Amino acid sequence: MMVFVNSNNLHNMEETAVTSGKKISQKEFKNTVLEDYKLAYMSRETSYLGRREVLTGKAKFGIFGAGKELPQIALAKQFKEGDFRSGYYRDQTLMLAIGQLTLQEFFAQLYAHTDVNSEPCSAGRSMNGHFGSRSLNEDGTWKDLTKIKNSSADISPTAGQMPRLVGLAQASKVYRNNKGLEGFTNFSNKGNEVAFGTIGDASTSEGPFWESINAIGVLQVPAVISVWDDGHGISVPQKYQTTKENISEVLKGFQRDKGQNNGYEIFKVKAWDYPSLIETYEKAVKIAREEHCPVLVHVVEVTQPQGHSTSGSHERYKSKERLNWEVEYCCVRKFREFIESNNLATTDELDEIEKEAKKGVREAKKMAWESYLVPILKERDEAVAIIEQVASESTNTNFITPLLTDLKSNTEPIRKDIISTVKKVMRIVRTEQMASKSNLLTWLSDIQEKNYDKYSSKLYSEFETSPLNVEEVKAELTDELVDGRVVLRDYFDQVLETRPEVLMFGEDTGKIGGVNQSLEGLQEKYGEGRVFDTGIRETTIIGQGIGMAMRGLRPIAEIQYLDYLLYCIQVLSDDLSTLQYRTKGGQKAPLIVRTRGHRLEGIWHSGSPMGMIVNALRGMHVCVPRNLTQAVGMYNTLLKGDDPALVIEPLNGYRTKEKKPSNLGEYTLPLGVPEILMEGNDMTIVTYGSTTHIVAQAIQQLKEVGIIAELIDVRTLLPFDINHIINESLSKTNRLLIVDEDVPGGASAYILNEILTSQKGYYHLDAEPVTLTSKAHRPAYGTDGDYFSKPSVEDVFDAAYAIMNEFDEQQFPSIY
Ligand SMILES: Cc1ncc(C[n+]2csc(CCOP(=O)(O)OP(=O)(O)O)c2C)c(N)n1
Repeated sequence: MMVFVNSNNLHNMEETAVTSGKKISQKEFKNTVLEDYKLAYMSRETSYLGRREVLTGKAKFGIFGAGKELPQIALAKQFKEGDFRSGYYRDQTLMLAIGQLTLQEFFAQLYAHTDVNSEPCSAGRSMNGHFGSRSLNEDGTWKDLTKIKNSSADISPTAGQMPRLVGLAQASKVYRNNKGLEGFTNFSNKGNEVAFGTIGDASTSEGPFWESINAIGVLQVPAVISVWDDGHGISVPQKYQTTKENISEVLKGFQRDKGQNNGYEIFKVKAWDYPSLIETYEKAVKIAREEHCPVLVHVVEVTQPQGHSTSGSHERYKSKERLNWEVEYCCVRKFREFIESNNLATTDELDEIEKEAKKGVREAKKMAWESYLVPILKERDEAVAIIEQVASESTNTNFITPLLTDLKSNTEPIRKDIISTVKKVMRIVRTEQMASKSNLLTWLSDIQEKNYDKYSSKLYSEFETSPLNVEEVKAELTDELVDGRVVLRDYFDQVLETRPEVLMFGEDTGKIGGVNQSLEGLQEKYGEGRVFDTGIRETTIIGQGIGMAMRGLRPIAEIQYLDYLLYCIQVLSDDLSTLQYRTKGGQKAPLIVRTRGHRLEGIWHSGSPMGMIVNALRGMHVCVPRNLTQAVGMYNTLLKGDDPALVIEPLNGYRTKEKKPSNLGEYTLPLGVPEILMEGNDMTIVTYGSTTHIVAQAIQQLKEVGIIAELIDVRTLLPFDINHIINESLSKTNRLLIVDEDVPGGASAYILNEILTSQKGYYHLDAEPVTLTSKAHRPAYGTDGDYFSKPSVEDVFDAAYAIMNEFDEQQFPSIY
């Protein structure tokens, strides 16, 4: 790498510029500078052309990295194989410079090209500027990440990249320090990897930024965080964003003290000052890589020459002075001035570079567009050919012809145009019988299947390693009765013993072994590197988990109570749940999140927001065990698979006696398979988690009045009853009661929808299906608060009895 010993004096560059400690010749130096210039210029040109593509209608939306080229080129020089980026939509130059993006791929994403080979970041699923490398082979196995300049897949919520950065950086520390991980050479070279975070200045106003900054500082992990400071967040200037209008100034308290390896090293550098940028990044990354000390690089005087995105123009909110300043301090322009003033190239040479660069970008754009359009035109032509046959055989030709003409004359169709025409034609010929019509139908169903793959596949793992492929192994129960927490503790002991990549962490998880003692003594046994405490910061606990899981570890992150999952629902929903989908199976983070809930006391310790959870976390599995023996089976299944999951342990189960299984480390519980706990013919009662026990008691009491109900514990809400066991039960009982502790219309509505519509349970029902839920408010405090807020044994009895009363008033007369 180049080092400028004195950035103000470049006369003796061949003497002062070194590569990896070696001197380089002036010629080599000059070549490097000119290559950098070409890349900067190309990237800028890409932004200009990209914007034009949106304005002419070829792409829907554009957001570009103009103004940030030079610092990203300097950063890229320090980016090594094995390192990770966690950045945002301005990083196109960085991605180009580290060789993880081509210009053609950039444009392919702008057009939403669905072919993963053409658009490897997201296969057309993310809007442009959302980058990512591919960590997985096609069969879902990991590539050798130490040979890749890795980029974790971007998300749009501002600062959403920060929590994940904590874990990406922490993984290096884990690989450096944890014995037992020496064999994980595909993921790390002794923990020497740096995690690079990038963020815009305005996004530092977000909570996740501050939480991540603090967590990274506490953990002392090798993150290098660059803030691209262009003074605005869309139109809102810094004075409304940042105290003192200066992020490095306000972060000064994080600066590590001399000689003390604690805190951050903080740099400030101008975005247009090439030599200083190179020198700064060289120093910054060396500190992070060698000392595992986090570094903040505040890059100031950044411009945004195109404004925020294609959705608006910056003339609306920037002053004339600012706009003029941005022209003068454009980093590409300043770079050219620097090259000329140091006689590194002549004006003609630079003009030639620019000409070449422009040509290269134009060609890449053209190739990307053609490659995007050709398969769609092929689909269009196939559809046209069959519709022409249909038109020639149909008695409705005059209705079909205009549709056909429109489709044929559309030179740049999208898939929607094709499918919508085909469907309209199908409607027109709905009463006719002809061979061409069935051809069209076959074509439509084939193409819909392909479109499913393009637009809807890989929400969950579709690899061999999916937890849904894990074979069931039954628990072998002994007669030894122990507290539920002991079942868990002894299980986790075995897991930690046998799998060095498993890490367990959360609030109070380490020293005291968890608030419910389910990890009692395990930190002592396995050390702080395996079982550890975190600060009270749910968002970054999940971020730690995501980042470490992306680097081959198997974290089990603990959120102390279900109620506090709300603090991290954003990162779970936006980042973790979408990861496989948004990369079309290019990245995965098989993080297991452990929490506990449903029943303690009061408004913030007894919630059961399951409807919110199942709706926010599509892309994760959601397990709701009724006891801890069941939970262990779920953990075993999940640890054999590669999907992320949430396991909500029943809070009242830790001190309840359970029969201890003898095969703790082996038995598995199939996901999406409910269990029939009590058999009956009069009605099916569906429930899960803690309410299973309440329902079981109510069923005993119902027996006394001659009602025999079937009790089904769904066990997992996502996936939900994949074999339609509940429907099978309804075919016998014809009556349905769903019981849960969520609010009305919460998870019970989800369950009802699954049974009635997905399983077609509707056809078996002889009575109105009933949901029994908690009240709309959160539970009041105390045992009575619980009794009057959540379904009680009496409530379940009454709801079940009312169903039977409606069926046969004589046998089951009204009680009240
Ligand atoms: C959580 C969230 N809020 C709002 C937005 C809309 N938004 C997108 S970018 C942006 C401004 C970001 O500014 P800055 O962090 O300075 O980055 P820049 O775009 O200037 O590089 C906003 C408000 C968003 N994407 N996510």
